[in-house]
Amino acid sequence: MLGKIIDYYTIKNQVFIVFETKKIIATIIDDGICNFKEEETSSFAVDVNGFIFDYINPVVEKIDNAIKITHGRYKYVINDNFILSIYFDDVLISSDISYYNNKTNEFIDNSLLEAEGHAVNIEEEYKYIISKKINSNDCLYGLGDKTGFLNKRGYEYDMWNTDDPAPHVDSFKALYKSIPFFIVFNKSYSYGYFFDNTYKSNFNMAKNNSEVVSIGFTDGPLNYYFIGGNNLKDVVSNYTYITGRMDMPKRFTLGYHQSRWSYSTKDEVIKLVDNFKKYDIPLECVHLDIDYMDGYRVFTVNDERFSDFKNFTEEMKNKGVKLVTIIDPGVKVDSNYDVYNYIVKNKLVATENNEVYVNSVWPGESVYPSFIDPKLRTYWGELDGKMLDLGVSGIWNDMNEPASFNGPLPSKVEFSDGNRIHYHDEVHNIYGHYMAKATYEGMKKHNNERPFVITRACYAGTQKYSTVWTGDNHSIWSHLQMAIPQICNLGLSGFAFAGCDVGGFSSDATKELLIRWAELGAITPLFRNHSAMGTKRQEPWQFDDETISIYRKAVKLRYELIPYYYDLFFEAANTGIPAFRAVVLEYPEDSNTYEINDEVMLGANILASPVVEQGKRNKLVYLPSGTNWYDYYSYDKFEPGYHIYDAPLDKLPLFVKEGAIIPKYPNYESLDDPKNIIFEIYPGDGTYIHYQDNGVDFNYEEGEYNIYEISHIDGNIRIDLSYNGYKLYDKIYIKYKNNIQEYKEIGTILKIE
Ligand code: MIG
Repeated sequence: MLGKIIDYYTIKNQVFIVFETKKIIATIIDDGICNFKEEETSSFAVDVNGFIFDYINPVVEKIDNAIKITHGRYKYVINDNFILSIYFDDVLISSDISYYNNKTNEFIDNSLLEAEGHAVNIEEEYKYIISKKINSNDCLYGLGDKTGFLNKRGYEYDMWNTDDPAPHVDSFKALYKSIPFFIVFNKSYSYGYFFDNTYKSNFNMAKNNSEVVSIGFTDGPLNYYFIGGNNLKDVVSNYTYITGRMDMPKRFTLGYHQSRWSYSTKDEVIKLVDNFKKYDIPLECVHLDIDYMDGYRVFTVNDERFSDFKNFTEEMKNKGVKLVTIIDPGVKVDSNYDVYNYIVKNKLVATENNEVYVNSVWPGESVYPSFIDPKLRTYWGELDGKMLDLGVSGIWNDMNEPASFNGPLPSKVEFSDGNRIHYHDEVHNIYGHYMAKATYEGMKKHNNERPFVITRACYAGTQKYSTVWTGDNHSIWSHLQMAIPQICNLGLSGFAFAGCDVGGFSSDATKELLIRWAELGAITPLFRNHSAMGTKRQEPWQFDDETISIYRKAVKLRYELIPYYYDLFFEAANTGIPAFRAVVLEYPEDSNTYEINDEVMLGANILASPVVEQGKRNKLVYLPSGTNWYDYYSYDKFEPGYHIYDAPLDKLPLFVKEGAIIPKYPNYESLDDPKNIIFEIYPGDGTYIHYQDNGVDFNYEEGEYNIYEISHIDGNIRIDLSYNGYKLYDKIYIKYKNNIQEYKEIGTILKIE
């Protein structure tokens, strides 16, 4: 047992609560954000000592034997055995049922659980389990990339980064990512818990008991955050305040990406790019999978298949196409290979019983770099820099769960951080996080541009370094369906820049599946078609003319929306609120939105309702209450509620909120230097803020960007500008229904009809 509270004291915003056996520190970070941790804990993802402030002065009292901490609208009441209750405006919103330590026999107190008649279901393998009471109408969101639906209530998941190529079904407990953060939501409150513990853990989301969420940890100290907020968006924003937010993405990364395992020769890539030109489908980026390397040695290029690589990347850039190369963590055992020699000689690799640890991945026998060591990260980052010198525009990190061809690494594999050894069971879930960090920092240092990194495995906070994709899905309809809640939950868990393999990775795509997936891809933050070796090829021309023309339409729709998306990313970079939003994030008052799995909000102004079932040519659309909606294409007016909407194969149902103004690029503007913009006015008065920067570097952080403020009052359009050093558009157009007019002079009024 933690025992009774025997003392407490306060230093700045930290309250030290002394129990009989341990000290717990409660740090009030902001209104509704509080960290609870055992003394002397550190974190791999968050600077836990970074939130100590003089100016936050919670009121701390001892009442009976409980410590009561009050700050803002929140009260934290801590009882003996660290039983915690949290009040929002004096309403109890969260309370502990037990706090358990199985291994050391500390902290056991299930009496409350039993007293309330709840099942006690504690498995032996956990060092401790934290159980929190939830209410019968709470929804549970977040948890990163987990399978299934938006609301996680009633399911159980593990945090243990897992590369399992079998079709990801609802009963899967773990995928590639571990984001130990979930949100408890209902109409009257929202809050989240972030358990910053990297060991394998189990999240029982009220599966065994409908009113208890229990989280079991196999090891590690107690270190978690309560994250409140006045509404659901606040909670996401507060969570990303703790774990970090993405940079502005490079603008080109929002374009269309084509990938395949593998485009494995120069000629193949050239033909591919020519086909995109021939079929008039915009293409921004081609991804090179493992076969571009020399014997799968990372940071090498196969000389036969990709001779004169630097000229080749240049040639591609001249055609408007960037290349992204895959880099896996496994480094081939080969005494003639400099990367291997360097990291082994300098002891920058994983060991087991002090001997270099070897396992098999793509290159055959390989060693595992210790990404938690800053020296390794610097070296690795320099190698990434050399890829940039070769003209590569982005780095794709795969296999970093870490995966191996022989199942999971043994738990006692050793990873040094440069000072001391950490075992695999502690490091596993942050291996991908640190690989992405190494890649991001190396690239940024090399050219001071916004790095484009894509990672498969990650942990809470990796959004600072990398975009993510959801790994090896299949070309099956249920995976098209799952992509919506999966990317929504990633967004609610801090990952604003995410996507899935469009068309599906494994199994064979049909024409109809590819088309519907391209329509979804057109609105996911990362839009990349990718498929596995041995499956039906997924370039649109592998099917028929109709596929090509619908695919073209979907990709062009994407390009039209890029300026809108770019604005949404400016919001994500500043607030953490994702572009691709669960509908509930915008409409928390409307209970019909709480479990929407087949629609999504793109920012505040567009609702998308993709068709995700074979054979369907219409869609049951739900339009949230409180506003009227307009068909994106025809301006037809829709009242809130349910509608059956015609959705032939070539149509992605999109609805625009009344009063919205949507920035669009005219028919396929270059993303390197977009010259013109259209502001499309939908019915109803409204205002809109449009952001413009150079799309490449970090000058925006110093304020080098332009803001256009567009207002529409009763048919009168006015644009004001705050100009800050980035060159302006050549032409600005105002579009309303079928009329396009040029807007010539900032600050003047243009009439629409
Ligand atoms: O063992 O690099 O998820 O996107 O094409 C498979 C080959 C390794 C898994 C990735 C996938 C990639 C593939 N990789």
